[in-house]
Amino acid sequence: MMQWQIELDAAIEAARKAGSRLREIAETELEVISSRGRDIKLRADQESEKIIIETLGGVSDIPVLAEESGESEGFRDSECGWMIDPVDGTLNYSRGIPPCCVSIGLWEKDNPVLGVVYDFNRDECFYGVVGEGAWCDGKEIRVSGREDVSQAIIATGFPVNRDFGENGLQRFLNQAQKFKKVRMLGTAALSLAYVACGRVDVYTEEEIMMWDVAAGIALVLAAGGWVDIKRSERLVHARTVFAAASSSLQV
Ligand code: LIP
Repeated sequence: MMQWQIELDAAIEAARKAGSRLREIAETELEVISSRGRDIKLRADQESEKIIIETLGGVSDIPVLAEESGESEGFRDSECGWMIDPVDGTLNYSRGIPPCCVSIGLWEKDNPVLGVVYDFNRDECFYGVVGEGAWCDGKEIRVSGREDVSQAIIATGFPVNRDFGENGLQRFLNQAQKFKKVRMLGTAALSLAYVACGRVDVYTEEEIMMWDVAAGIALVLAAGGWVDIKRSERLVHARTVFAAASSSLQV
């Protein structure tokens, strides 16, 4: 049996259960709990998170960091931690824009271990274990292997915690101009899954929250990609992430 198989199976089960409930909820009226700044919270985020935490709790006592409920007891002192985004791409989900997903990662301190990203609208499940491999619905996936920036697609986003100040936008423009195409899917987790399977070549975002990217980073590494992660000076659970098919795409 592959290392981390039990945890991987539990994460896939949790993501699928939550995703199927999210598909049901999308058919009815979506309840907005709060809409502050650039962020939006739905009742569905909370419901999905509860399903995930209960399912994972059935097979492991690993503490969690989750978007809605924050850190569970013992998270900071634990070797391992689940990182959960019950709906990544909440705004897309709330407006019926298809790209959105459930994202569940497992990390050992600062090292990604495994990731599951479930696109419940397409019923497409990406999963992988670092050092073991990555798959989409049973089929092995690899990063594109592209090395020429002028031929590469970069996916990015503007995180909820950042302003849209000129410095940040200028940095983005300087980077974007070097690539063939730019995509903003509205979900960091799915963007990273797309790097892992070669649909896009790079994902980058400044000060993105860990629950948005933990699973996707694990997927990119498991699929043979390259990742650079920098801690945020302002936010304990935020990181600046550059994940790519190859280190030569770093600009
Ligand atoms: C979203 C990210 C997206 C980012 C948004 C937001 P949420 O996550 O995945 O890439 O640009 O600001 O953080 O809030 O939908 O889970």
